[in-house]
Amino acid sequence: GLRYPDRLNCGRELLDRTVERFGASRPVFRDGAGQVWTYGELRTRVDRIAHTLTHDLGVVPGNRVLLRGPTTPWLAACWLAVMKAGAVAVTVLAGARAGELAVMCEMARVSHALCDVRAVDDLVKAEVPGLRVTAYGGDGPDDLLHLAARHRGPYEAVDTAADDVALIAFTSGTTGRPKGCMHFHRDVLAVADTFSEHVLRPGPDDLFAGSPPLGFTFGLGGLVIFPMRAGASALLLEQAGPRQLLAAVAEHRVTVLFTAPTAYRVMLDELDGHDTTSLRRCVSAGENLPEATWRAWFDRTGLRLINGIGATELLHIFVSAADAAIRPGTTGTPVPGWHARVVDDCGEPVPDGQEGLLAVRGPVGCRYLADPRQAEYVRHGWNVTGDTYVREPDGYLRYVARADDMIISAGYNIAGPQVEEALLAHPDVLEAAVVGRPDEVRGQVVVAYTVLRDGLPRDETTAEELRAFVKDRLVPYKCPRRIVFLDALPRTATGKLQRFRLRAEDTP
Ligand code: 3SK
Repeated sequence: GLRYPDRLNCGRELLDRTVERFGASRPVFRDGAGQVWTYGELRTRVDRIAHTLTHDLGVVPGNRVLLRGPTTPWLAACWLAVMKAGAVAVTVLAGARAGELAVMCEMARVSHALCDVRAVDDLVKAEVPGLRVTAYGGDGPDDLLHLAARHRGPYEAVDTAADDVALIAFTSGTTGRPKGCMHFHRDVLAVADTFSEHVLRPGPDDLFAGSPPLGFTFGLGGLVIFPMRAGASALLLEQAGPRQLLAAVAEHRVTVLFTAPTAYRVMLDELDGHDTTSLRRCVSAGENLPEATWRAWFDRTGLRLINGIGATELLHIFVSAADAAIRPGTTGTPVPGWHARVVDDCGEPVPDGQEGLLAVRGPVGCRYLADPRQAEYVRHGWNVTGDTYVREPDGYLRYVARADDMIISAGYNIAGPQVEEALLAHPDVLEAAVVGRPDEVRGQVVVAYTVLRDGLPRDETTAEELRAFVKDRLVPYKCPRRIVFLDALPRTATGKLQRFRLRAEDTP
């Protein structure tokens, strides 16, 4: 297993230790405008911000500090400064609105906030009692960077315990009230020393890029923790849609790419004319990766997409596979350091080949901020993720559906994602979401919501063609009764499909 000393500060490990190992002159971050920060420059800026936190803003170890802003090197520097100061970073998405911010600040007892000057209005509007907000990136005398510029000299990282809380990350929540997940200093290193170390195997010459924002642990890991643990660098883009990513890969010669399955589908349409030969690893997570997408990406680029399942509750990815071990259509096997099994509702393992709930155990655990849902997630020492899976006899894990996305129609169990896969194999379907809608006779009927490629008629003829296409691939009871055409599917700010909105027909 992984062993860390009892006293550990992940900010010191990721920054000061990496400078000691690889030198100060290597690049660590670059932004979309081509500005490059070296590790040495990052350390100077982080230390100045950490001095400001301690000496000007009165932050003491254990204080909760909200971080909010678009993905920039400055946001990453603030996160590292909070780590070094022994405070707790509360990460939220830049797009969170005043009401949501107020709830999260109250839940996490946030005392201070560091906020990109362009995102400060909503935070002020949240009117959090006692919250001290400091903006960065502006030109006023109270701006964080102005205060920081007055400080000189190294900042000695606070001597935190390995299991002091370093981070509170909020689940984006495909439904319901957000949950705050607490993670320790050692957890931050553990995700790099498991998934990144064993699956990505990065080296100092790698350049990481991706779409998930730093307020989502998928992005914090992929764009800050993993590259820094390896002495590598990351491209931090404020706008990281599929088209911007493709252009950035070509321009900066990105080697490790992180994004969601739908973005890979969109990029497939735009690949012509873009040089993607620098790519070495492409990670798909956040949602299930359809096998059709895996195959199309392989055919076009020769690259084997790395599928993975992760969770904010467990910080990052815990089931995946590398290189030749990748088996298309499966998520993979437990990442070294992690254990996984498929269990029934009582937590008992089900036989291989049978559907059940994915349960995992490893170096990072789920610790919700006071929330009764803790007992649902952690059962008998296993983290039960809420995904239905099948374990194949050789240990590969095959995704079926989110447990609450199973459709029961006329007594048949139907996994929405299987019908989505069948629709996505059609060349004119860009996105698909399949849900059960209430029906007096069958209990539920299968309804498909699709986004078509530009210019295709959204009429009954197209719907009929798609139904026939699905019937050629799946038993007829799985075929959607109704096909609805949308401009876009409803998604959370982190890009996860909100099937509950489709079930309620509360579509955009
Ligand atoms: O899918 C997720 O929710 C996730 C969360 C954290 C890290 C990575 C991933 C994919």
